[in-house]
Amino acid sequence: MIYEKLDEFGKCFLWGSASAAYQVEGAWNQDGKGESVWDIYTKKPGTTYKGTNGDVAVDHYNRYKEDVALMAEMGLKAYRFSIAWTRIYPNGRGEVNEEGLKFYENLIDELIKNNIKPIITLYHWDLPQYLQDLYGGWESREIIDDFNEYCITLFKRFGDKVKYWVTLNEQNVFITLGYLTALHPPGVKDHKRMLQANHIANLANAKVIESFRTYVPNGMIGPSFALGPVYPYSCNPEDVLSAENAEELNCNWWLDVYCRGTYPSFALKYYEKLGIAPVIEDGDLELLGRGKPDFIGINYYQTGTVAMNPLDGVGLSEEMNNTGKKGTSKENGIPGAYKNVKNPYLETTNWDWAIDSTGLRIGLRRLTSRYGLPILITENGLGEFDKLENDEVINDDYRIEYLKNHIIACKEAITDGVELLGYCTWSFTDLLSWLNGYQKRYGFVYVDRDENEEKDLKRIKKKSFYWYKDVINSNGENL
Ligand code: BGP
Repeated sequence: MIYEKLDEFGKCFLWGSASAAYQVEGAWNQDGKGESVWDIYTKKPGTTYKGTNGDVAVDHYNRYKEDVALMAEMGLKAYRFSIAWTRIYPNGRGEVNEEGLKFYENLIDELIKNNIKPIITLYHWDLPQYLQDLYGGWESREIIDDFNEYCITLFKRFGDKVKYWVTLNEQNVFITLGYLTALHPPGVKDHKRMLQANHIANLANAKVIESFRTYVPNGMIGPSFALGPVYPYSCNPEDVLSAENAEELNCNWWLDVYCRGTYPSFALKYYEKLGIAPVIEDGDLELLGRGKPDFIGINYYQTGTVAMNPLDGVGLSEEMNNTGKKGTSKENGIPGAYKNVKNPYLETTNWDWAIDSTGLRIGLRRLTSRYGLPILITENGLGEFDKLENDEVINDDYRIEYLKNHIIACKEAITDGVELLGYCTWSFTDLLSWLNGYQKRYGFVYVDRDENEEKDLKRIKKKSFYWYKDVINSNGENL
């Protein structure tokens, strides 16, 4: 629909920004922290861009007060961050590490003192290495109880201070990259194992939501899903059917389980025919049914466009553009289901991600029609090269343009009838990109470091900092 006038953002709209422990904290072995799978994986040759890792990252662990002061100066309403499981339980289970809890308590108190609502992510990929070694991490049902115990510890400690909680960040990404394309730890390429690990992650997700009801009865909880709405390349019915396949396999496969407690039937039958469907035990579907979220968290960066792909067509590619050299991504797909193609209507970033604010509106509408739940945008942003100019100026007009268009899309979606709780940009300060090093920057605040040198890690406000401040101050009117 095209409207003459758009609805306004609600008075309590959460204007936020997001980060993840491994990408900002550093202090990888400080104050009793245990090793996570990322602490180990990034040290293996050839896994990350120029061998970068989060040992120091942007040292948020030691500079959180300075970072929160900048958030307060901006007027941020919400800050989404993740808790490192290995700070709370160095081995993932057993003895709790009080120093780890204390760090997050200090951070939460600092945020609240500055009128910033904390949004806690319980799991942003940094699994305790001990549990990976002990029983294969997400491949064992033992993780369900360990994850639940860890979450209950946090619910008990912070449940009276924190209302918004995110369970698993991008299960679709960490499971697919961890077990199908081997780009994330544990570096496995096995579709059957991937679907089984995914099923166990679904159960863990449902279990902690069930626990949450007991410990934080007035809070709100949901997963963060990496949403990539799919378009058909053309109106050829073969392409349209391919887009249906991709939506079913890449979106409904996760979201139906979260929101309805069931696997979507076409995808399940497809995996059964291939002999790789997950093993569903007695009681599993009941648990999934009980673990429905209060909201759907979505991380939105881009849409996908797909075309028909024959049975002898292109397969998955493990290669990705992690250098920022535009046009170096490889074609990939699932033979017999779909293949990803370039959308001729859309520009891309230097990392070949399609820039598509209308796609955000389309995704928000599809989710609302299918599940009818409130939505929290837990990530959206532009990763680009930034240039630090003389007098400590960073003119990131391209980022302002990107965010502005996506916020307009949010406003349009609200006018359409989407219940949107808030919008968190990725990210507040620059930080480590898992596979792309430090040169792919997302922040409102530049951090002076790169792949080669930590430098002084100085925080410098970009042009977008002042722009978002004004957006928040005008509740989304001044764009
Ligand atoms: C999401 C992750 C974030 C962040 C972001 C940007 O998938 O949840 O942790 O990294 O993507 O991705 P990238 O760093 O690959 O550009």
